[in-house]
Amino acid sequence: MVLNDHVDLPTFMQGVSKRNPGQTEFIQAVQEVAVDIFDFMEDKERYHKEQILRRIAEPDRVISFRVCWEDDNGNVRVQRGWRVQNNNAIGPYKGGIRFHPSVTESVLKFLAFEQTFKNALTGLPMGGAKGGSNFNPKGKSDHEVMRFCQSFMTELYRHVGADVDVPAGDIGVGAREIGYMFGQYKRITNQFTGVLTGKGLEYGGSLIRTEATGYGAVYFLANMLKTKNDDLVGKVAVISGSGNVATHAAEKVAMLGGKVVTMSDSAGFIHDPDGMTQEKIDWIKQLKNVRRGRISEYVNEFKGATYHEGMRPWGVPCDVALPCATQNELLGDDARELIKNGCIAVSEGANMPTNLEGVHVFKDAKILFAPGKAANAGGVAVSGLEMSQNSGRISWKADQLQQLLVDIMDGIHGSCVEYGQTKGGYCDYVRGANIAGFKKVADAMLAFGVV
Ligand code: NDP
Ligand code: 2IT
Repeated sequence: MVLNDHVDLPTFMQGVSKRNPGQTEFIQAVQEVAVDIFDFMEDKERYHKEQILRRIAEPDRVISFRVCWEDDNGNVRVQRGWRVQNNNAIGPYKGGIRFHPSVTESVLKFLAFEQTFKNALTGLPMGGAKGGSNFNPKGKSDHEVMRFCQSFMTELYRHVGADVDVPAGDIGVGAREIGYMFGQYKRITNQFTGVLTGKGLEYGGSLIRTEATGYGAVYFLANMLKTKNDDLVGKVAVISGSGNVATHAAEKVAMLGGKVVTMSDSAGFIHDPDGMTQEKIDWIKQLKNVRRGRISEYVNEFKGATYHEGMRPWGVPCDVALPCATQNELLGDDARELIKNGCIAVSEGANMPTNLEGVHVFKDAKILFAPGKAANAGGVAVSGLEMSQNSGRISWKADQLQQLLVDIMDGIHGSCVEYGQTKGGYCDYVRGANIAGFKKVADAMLAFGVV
């Protein structure tokens, strides 16, 4: 066998599948990147010889631990927690924590792998990581969530730190959970440091962080439309999810003159043909963050809207679509339906919401398609700015941060165009994001030698 020589893409992917049995999400994420990177590396011997992609696709470490907690009835409950530290070539490990029953090692490995490229695209010094647990916060009391978060951090604290690994929120982890985890970290270590981002404003959080992911995904969408001399004014937008990313994406679409007609959760979607005003979006934020209710309740509040149990919103005719819920929520047939109905642009607020077939459908139709690692990078970018503010013990003003977010999203768009522009004039944003993200991490790794 010839080692350190050019293996071809199928052989590379066979190896990935063999080393990660049953980890379908992780294999899917590597496949989506490897296609572009193999093409890019064709005439770049060093990346091959130094096995750079092989190394990025092997997490630096996967930490798994038991999380025990007591529910309100005194029952002992046992969950599994993980932190996947994928790569710290360009900065401390950085990435969110997800609490959801669907969390597995495969899901967290895919997210940590994607995060490595995403964080590189922001231009800030952050490596890639992701963590979480199969804990389901739905239906749990605040006290139960607190006890779980404290137990989770009691194990995690030894693996993280402001210059080591800085977690943040993701699905099921918002301001409440970050508060409980930060409190426990501080209590155990007796240190007040920027070990988490997405913190409350009272204790070191950054303005604009809550809004950043959704707003950023819409700025990216607007940037794509601008390349066609178009904008969001009067555009009908279909959005999935109704959490942090979805509600802020909806807010920004409305601010820029578009009309958002759907939102969803894991049980179904609502269709509001009149469009969502700021008042309606605020009501949803309150529903999700304070009352912790379901999106179906929207139709009791706002007449003219309908609820579609067990369905996703992709069949609703639209000009632009923003999948903002979870991975693999937009499949090949959904993509075909969107195109048939006239959709011209898709910006992924979620991570890998479109499956491989769906991505191909969008690319074949040559519509504007922004992958999550580029479009949703605004969240982690403002997390990076929160880290800077914490290190300097300062806090920047909202308009400064807002401008930085706009500039960073412009920069990511520019990088995607630089590496994604094809000869026929079509911009393949997936290819552009993969190559631009890879190049930065790969070149840092080359500098370090074989480590
Ligand atoms: P939230 O927990 O705030 O909201 C998640 C939303 O997605 C909820 O509406 C939830 O519905 C829905 N959802 C979750 N799981 C599923 C599922 N299996 N099927 C259908 N719907 C589901 O999370 P965020 O808004 O923070 O995250 C959404 C996406 O954005 C994720 O992919 C995340 O990785 C990504 N992301 C988040 C960032 C952030 O800063 N928060 C940054 C970059 C990306 P329900 O209430 O029924 O569970
Ligand atoms: O997927 C993501 O980029 C996030 N969940 C945000 C990560 C972060 O560190 O802010």
